[in-house]
Amino acid sequence: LDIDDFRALRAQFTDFMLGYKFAIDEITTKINILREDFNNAHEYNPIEHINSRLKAPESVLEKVRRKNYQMNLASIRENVLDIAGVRVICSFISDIVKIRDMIAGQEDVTVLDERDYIAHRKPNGYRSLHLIVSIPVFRSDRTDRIPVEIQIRTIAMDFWASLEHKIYYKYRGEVPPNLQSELTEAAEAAAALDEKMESLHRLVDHGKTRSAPVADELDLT
Ligand code: 0O2
Repeated sequence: LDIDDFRALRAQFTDFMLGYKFAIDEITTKINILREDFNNAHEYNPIEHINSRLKAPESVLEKVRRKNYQMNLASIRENVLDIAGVRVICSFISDIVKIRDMIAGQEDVTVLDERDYIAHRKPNGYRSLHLIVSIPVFRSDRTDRIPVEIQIRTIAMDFWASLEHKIYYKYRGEVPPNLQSELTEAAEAAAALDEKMESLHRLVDHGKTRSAPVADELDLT
């Protein structure tokens, strides 16, 4: 590999990664539009906030090695589907499916895979809805279909997952069993909080259509 080959490879890889950055921009715009439009139509905002991240090149290559994928751009495009990641944080569990349907229903969006870790939580207690979609990205000389992983979760699910992620990395994947079971307990508490918030939310929503003041009904005073 001489210096010119190296430069050419680097340019190809930069161009490849740029496609994922554009895909994040596209999906983020779609979600921001849904947020504003939904708010305008229903006077209610189902989205708390949106985060995104582009997987670091080292993590992409590490995943290719770990999973034994072929080390070329076509194979990476086909197999590593979480290079572009967007996370949507909602207030209530019922918002998650609303967001999912509004994204999945768009004409230029293809759902490649879906994992419902809310209906089927992971053994450690992890909950989230994962959607792998592909969208067209219009480049100066071509159109590419780029995969994006969208994670949709509530504030409570996100709160738990961020702490769990920190602990997992701190112990390099070897979380002591007592801490692991405390974490699973915390996940159950988060799930119970989500249920409680959902039922309060329904009560308030229901209350809106009645003449009785909601505050009396809920004793929020
Ligand atoms: P980061 O830093 O968020 O990018 P794989 O991607 O092959 O390892 P798989 O089965 O293809 O795993 O994907 P999975 O498990 O459906 O989703 C992977 C992503 O979901 C993770 O990305 C996390 O963001 C999140 N996730 C999945 N399980 C857990 C969990 O138990 N705890 C937490 N905190 N997050 C989880 P990365 O690449 O691991 O991390």
